[in-house]
Amino acid sequence: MNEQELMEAAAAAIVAADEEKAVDLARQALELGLDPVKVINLGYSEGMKQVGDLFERGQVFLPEVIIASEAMVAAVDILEEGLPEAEKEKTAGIAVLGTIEGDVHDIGKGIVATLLRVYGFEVHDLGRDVPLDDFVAKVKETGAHIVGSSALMTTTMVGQRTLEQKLKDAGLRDKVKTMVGGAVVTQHWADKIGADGYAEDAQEAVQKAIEIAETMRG
Ligand code: HCB
Repeated sequence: MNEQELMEAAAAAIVAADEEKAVDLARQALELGLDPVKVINLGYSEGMKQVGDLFERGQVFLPEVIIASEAMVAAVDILEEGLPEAEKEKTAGIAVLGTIEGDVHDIGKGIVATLLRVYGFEVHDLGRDVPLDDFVAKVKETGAHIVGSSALMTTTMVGQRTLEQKLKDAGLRDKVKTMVGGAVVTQHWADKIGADGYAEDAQEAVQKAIEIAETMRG
């Protein structure tokens, strides 16, 4: 099986909510020496997008989405074993991450957290359904350079705008840079709310975070 075929099979395994197949393909990807990040982004995540489209059209239902997301988590767990060791000397910067309150989607945010650690960031992952004040408190406590919020629903992305305001109210907005992401979030939204960065996927999130941390160090 070549790289392209494996990507397509990985996406199909997620659409079929077939955890065994998804895990088996993740192992094969590592054996073939493929880039785990590429396989996550172009294989499994592509499958999750298709599941979302089918769900929107009423062609699959929530229990199937739950099983598909469990398959994705299991495959990503395997692929993460193929990433380089997280840097012990965490010198790249400090990042606070979380999924906005009211939103339980956390697969993508978890991948961003893992990759940031691999690239040497000290990551404080607050989890999902995180109250906005908890983001602010963690930024204050850690002196974070970046706060990355994730929102997967139109109802929760508005929380990212409120977070901008809360950081201003706490006098922290000029000390921390904000990055937004999640399926419904766009560059346009980031510009509109005054966020410093937007990332479409975890690889881009790492690039943006590195750029941001560099500008903050001067
Ligand atoms: Co969920 N869900 N869901 N869901 N769900 C979505 C998000 C919809 C778009 C599906 C649809 O209708 N097309 C939709 C939201 C519609 C909208 O608001 N426009 C939706 C809905 C409606 C719901 C419920 C309300 C359904 C219900 O109960 N009736 C409910 C939400 C309950 C709640 O949160 N209060 C719900 C529940 C679920 C689960 C639990 C079954 C499951 C989540 C499991 C989990 O996360 N632990 C789930 C899933 C899996 C999805 C879809 C199918 C996939 C999401 C996903 O994991 N994608 C999603 C459809 C879609 O996204 N197209 C659907 C894969 C990851 C890797 O991509 O985009 O999350 P990602 O992350 C990327 C990227 O965005 C970026 O990097 C990541 C890695 O590459 N990134 C960041 C992410 N965060 C970042 C932060 C940064 O700072 C920077 C970059």
